[in-house]
Amino acid sequence: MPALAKLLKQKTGPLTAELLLRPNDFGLGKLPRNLETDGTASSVCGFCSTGCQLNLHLHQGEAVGLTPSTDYPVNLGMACPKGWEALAVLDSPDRATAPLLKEFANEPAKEISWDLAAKIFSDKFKKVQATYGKDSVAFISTGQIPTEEMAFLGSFAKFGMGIKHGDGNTRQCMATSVVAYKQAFGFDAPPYTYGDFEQSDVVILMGSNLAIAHPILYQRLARNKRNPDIVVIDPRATETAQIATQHLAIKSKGDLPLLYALAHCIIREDRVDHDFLREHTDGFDDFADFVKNYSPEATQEKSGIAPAQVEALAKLISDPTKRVSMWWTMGVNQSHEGVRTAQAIINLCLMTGNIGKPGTGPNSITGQCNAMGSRLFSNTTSLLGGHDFANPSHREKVSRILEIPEENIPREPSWAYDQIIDGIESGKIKGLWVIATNPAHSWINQSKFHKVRKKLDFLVVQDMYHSTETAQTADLLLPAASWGEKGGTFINSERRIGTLKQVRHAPGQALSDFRILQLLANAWGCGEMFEKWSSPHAAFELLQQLSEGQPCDITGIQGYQHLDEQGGIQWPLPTFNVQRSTPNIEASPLERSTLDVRRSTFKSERRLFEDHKFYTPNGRAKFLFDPPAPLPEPTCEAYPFTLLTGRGTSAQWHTQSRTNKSAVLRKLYPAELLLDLHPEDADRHGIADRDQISISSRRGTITAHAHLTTNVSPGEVFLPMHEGSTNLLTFPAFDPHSRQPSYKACAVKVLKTP
Ligand SMILES: Nc1nc2c(c(=O)[nH]1)N[C@H]1C(S)=C(S)[C@@H](COP(=O)(O)OP(=O)(O)OC[C@H]3O[C@@H](n4cnc5c(=O)[nH]c(N)nc54)[C@H](O)[C@@H]3O)O[C@H]1N2
Ligand SMILES: Nc1nc2c(c(=O)[nH]1)N[C@H]1C(S)=C(S)[C@@H](COP(=O)(O)OP(=O)(O)OC[C@H]3O[C@@H](n4cnc5c(=O)[nH]c(N)nc54)[C@H](O)[C@@H]3O)O[C@H]1N2
Ligand code: SF4
Ligand SMILES: [Mo]
Repeated sequence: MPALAKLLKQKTGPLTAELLLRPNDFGLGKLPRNLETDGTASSVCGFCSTGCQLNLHLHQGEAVGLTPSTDYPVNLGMACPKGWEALAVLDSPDRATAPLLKEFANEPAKEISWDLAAKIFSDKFKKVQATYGKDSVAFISTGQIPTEEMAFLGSFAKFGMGIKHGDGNTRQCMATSVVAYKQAFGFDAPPYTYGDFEQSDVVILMGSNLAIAHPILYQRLARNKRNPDIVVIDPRATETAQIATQHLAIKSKGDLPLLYALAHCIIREDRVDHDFLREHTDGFDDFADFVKNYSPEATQEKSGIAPAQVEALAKLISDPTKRVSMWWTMGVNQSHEGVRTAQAIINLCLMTGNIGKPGTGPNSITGQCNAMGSRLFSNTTSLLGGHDFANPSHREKVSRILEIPEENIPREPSWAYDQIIDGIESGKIKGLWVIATNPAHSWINQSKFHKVRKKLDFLVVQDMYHSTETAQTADLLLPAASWGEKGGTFINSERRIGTLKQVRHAPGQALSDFRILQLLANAWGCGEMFEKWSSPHAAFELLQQLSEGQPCDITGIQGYQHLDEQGGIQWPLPTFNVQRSTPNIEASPLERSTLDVRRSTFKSERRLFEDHKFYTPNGRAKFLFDPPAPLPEPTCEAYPFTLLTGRGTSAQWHTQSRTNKSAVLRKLYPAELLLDLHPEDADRHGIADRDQISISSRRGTITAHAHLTTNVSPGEVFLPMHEGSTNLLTFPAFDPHSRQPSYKACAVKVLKTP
């Protein structure tokens, strides 16, 4: 018996028989018995954070088609093109089907066995650690694998391998919201439920192109029967602006001045909710003093919004008869001052008492299918379950539940993504493990990534395809099973936990990330430390225990089946009738804010802060603010345009590793790279529609075709992020609090190519 099979036999208990039966996935995520033949299985979609549920139609145990679930409270029978094509992207010659080792730079990678791959992983990284110190190996993970895998990854890397530095692609995406909520509310807690889209009278969408990025949420908004005012605040007249009653074409990064001007007007007219402020918040008086200087007139130059429009919007937001919700995504988060901008949105909701009630809230919409799982359980910035690495009682709790030595838990959080990249540049990091993300395409100021890659002694990439930009530069590629080929749970934007199922066999020797982690832990010599992680469901139970007493307490969930029966379950769902092992949580804000769960029967949609108790030590929300900072790279004579970047179409996903595998999706987006350019600017530069052009920043030059449109303002241009070259141009500026990259504003010039 090969060593691998022997190891699996020893380590996986009851799964062993199935392991041997199913050599291609070693039995993990084996189909439930009743699905072995024909029937349907439900699974939350593996693309965006909306978290639609899909029904997979099975023939002889393999999914052959799908339709959106009609009774799931998220999508109500709808799906976007990516969801419809979710199965198609699994079948591709680009799938990684065996571990690949590249020993010599000028030779092609060769297939090796899993046993050898796991041994090489362990030997090489241990050698790096022995030579340069334990912290010289780092990992970069993702918001796109199930929570169980994510938590296992973070636990193995930090507690098993002794790695201190590991971050995720969620840094590119959600770090700003995390920090904004944590500082203001005491915990990273998006308060809303999707029903709020339908229950608002005023919906403000700031830096969010819902129609493209979250099409089903756009549909939910379109179902709002309250005849809502919909205000889209975006430099571009986006697809989403079509549903707007008002589009404010804000200047790039003019959001913070605009939000302060709105607060200024509301305070000046004394339209604030005094009772709410007195009883539930701290810091309002200082904030009121601060915004005195930010009149609509004083901020107009930076925001580009006329004072009369600001005054009118301030009136709308502070109308006490209206339910107002404010939603934001990457136009806010990806900014050199994203955290304070998100908090300026939170401040407006607090001032007007628009929180904890139907149709209200400062609501950050998350991006990837499991970004929310990563926010709670990736073990990167916070210790598993929203705990603190620096807090001894938190470390004690985690060590007790996972039965790992407390000294294996680092006492401080990881370096952020950009610090890891800088660490490679300075020679402090020599080994890197990249899981389910494609930084060679998606990281800001891309040429730096390619430059520092050369300084690594060993790069391991764990991906479902061998063809991604990052996989192609790997020394060792570990082939992963993808969505549809494994089980577990995702957490969506409204905190709803839903299940995914294995409905396909992974190709070749590809293994679920969960199984890969078991192999690697065994090869590393710490397999016993992770014996409790015997299956995704066993891992889920560990996560439940870790969540106990936290705002995200999910101890009340009774297994995957419970999640399926309820149409997913939003956190928190604590068990109040069970004797707790964690002391001192009797009167926690969580307990008070979720009384409804205890008293009433289960509600399928729940929002946070209904009793206005926040997770800060004194239960009050905080006003936080700073003066707006100067633009990191303003335009100038040589580089006169501001480059905006973002999602191009609803058929394209990020670095396109998945979506370009579907013939249907490929027909739904432009075949060539298009730069959106205002006709007046085009005229000035002698550029006609579809002309070939070059776009240059101080960091590089790329080519594209011009797309003349008045959807962008003069002086601003737009490129989709899906093209591999876009990030050659972007400027590496970061929010100082969240260290999230500011992908959406750098200075470029545009020329017609001869
Ligand atoms: N089809 C599709 N859907 C996706 C994804 C995908 O790749 N494809 N990715 C998912 C992920 S991970 C994420 S994070 C979300 C992102 O979802 P969104 O954030 O909605 O998408 P983006 O296009 O990145 O950015 C939104 C808008 O911000 C605007 N913007 C740029 N600069 C500014 C500014 O300074 N101020 C304001 N107010 N707006 C600005 C842009 O013009 C853009 O329209 O989408 C998710 N959904
Ligand atoms: N210019 C610009 N750049 C941006 C942005 C922008 O707006 N503008 N947006 C940023 C944002 S918000 C985000 S979220 C990032 C996204 O950037 P990335 O995370 O780099 O993009 P993806 O293409 O989603 O990469 C996911 C990878 O995981 C692989 N994969 C999928 N499923 C699995 C699995 O189950 N297991 C394993 N092991 N691998 C799997 C896929 O093949 C793919 O290679 O891009 C950021 N970059
Ligand atoms: S909206 Fe998002 S979750 Fe729903 S089908 Fe489309 S990609 Fe999947
Ligand atoms: Mo994202």
